[in-house]
Amino acid sequence: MVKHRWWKESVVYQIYPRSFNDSNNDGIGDIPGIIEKLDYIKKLGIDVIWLCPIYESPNADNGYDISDYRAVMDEFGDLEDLEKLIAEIHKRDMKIIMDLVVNHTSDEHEWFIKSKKSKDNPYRDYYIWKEGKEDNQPPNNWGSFFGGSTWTYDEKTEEYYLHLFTEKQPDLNWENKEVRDNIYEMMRWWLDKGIDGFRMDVINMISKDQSFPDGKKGPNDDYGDGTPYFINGPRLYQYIKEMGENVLFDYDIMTVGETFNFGVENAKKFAKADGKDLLNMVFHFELMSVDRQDDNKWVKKEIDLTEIKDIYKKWNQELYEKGWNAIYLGNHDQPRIVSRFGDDEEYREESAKMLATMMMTMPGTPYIFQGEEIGMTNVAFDDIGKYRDVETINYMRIQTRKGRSKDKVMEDIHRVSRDNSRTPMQWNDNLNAGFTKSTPWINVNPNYKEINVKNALKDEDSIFYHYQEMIKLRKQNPALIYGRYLPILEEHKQIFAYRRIFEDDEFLVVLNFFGNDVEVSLPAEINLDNYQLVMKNYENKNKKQNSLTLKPYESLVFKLS
Ligand code: TEU
Ligand code: CA
Repeated sequence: MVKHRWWKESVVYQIYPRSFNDSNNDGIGDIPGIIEKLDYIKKLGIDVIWLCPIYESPNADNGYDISDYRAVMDEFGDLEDLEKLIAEIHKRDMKIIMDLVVNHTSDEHEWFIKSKKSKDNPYRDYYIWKEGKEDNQPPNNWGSFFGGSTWTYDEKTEEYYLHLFTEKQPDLNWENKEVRDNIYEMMRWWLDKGIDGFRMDVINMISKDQSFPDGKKGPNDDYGDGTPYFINGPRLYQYIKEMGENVLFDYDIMTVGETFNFGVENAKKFAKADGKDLLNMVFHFELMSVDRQDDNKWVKKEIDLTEIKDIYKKWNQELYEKGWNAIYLGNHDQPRIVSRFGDDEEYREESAKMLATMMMTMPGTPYIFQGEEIGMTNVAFDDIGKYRDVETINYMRIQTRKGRSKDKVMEDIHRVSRDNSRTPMQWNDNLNAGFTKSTPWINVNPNYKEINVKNALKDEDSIFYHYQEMIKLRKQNPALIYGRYLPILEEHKQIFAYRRIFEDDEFLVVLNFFGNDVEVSLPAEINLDNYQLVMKNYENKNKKQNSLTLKPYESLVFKLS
């Protein structure tokens, strides 16, 4: 039996506030700026908005370093603005989920400021402190996600603290009950303000193997890989279940865990505890690895479509009636989807529509990252000084120190830097794409004169309207939400095709994933005469023939009549 839930039937829109819309012209997107654009989001057909962190933060990692969980960053507005945003979203019959970043805080959070004061103060144990090894080397060899060791030495108390991300993001010690209770209380405080759920940042990293063994290290590696000791750690399930009992079970909310290397078994296990909803869905990263080698985001690999098919097949079939999935291709950490999985030049419109067609016909809740709906592309700034992302800047420093040429490193950055998705939203062809009237905190993508919301809304064939139509189609047809997923043409290197079946309804989706024509014969059991073409991304299509010729990135959705 398929259980109906509002969050399964929702389409989510992700807002990166800093880059969305600047209402007071200081160059930084803000909450009143979001309120101005809610009608636009509603027009697209969105049900839920995921708001990236808006909490007080010194912005070492753009808000993912929080110094006060119950205050709003000045640049974005204040608590009153946020309460207004929540009300305005609800008024439009949409919901809002907020980012929950509780693996770490900022080093400017009052807990950490107290924690580092002395070894014996009550906050010391809120974070993870360790003595150095002989010669005062770090406690182990783990490398942090953004370069360098995961350990930083504190001169005053002569110990190291752990940080999986930048040194300005010390990891909280979840072993400490008081820390957990504080977090649960904070979560309830937000839920009682009326928010509808959480996106949980790196939530499967909160439990660490506190014996801190060294990680495996290759001959060319500077640091060891600590992930086996802090991803899906020993007490993870216990903590999430406790979070359920203390918070989640009391509210009708949605939760999505950001879970690198989680696996489908964990997704099933964490979906429920004692029959109650826990992590409704997760962002697994498997699709994010299909174009990189050895999970190193900076090293390119050609995409093999069959790998993508295998990933969807596994997740869709394993979770069927047992769990639920989150469908995303991009976000604020990833390149733009049309540049990565499509063609951002000749076939930008066609390939962006093809990707939208895929997302909206998959089982799972789709997440659209701001700008995806108008086909925004990667950016290629010529100078590292124009980049803002701490990971990108560290990467340039570390790689050039190792002797690589700046130009080569820049090529990597153009392809995968997180700033690709963080350039301002392109609203129109005015100065700075209508994002701000002053200097934006990060430059606008120079292609804004052509690619912008104003143009998209004027053109009835635009990517925007294709998203809108696809969202509508999905909502009107439970088969596209709850239906079983049956892949066909599984070995095909270029065509991605599948059926969705629910009660008497059936859909057939055929997508050309590449930039050349391809002829394809459908399996004998499918007779196209029995199907009606309900969605396409090219003008003319002669539908009634069992062998189809698909144009570059052509996508077709058929419904069994
Ligand atoms: O990202 C977690 C995460 O896995 C990233 O480190 C990812 O590997 C990286 O961005 C790829 O380049 C979350 C947030 O989404 C990210 O923005 C934060 O920087 C990070 O957590 C720390 O809070
Ligand atoms: Ca502003």
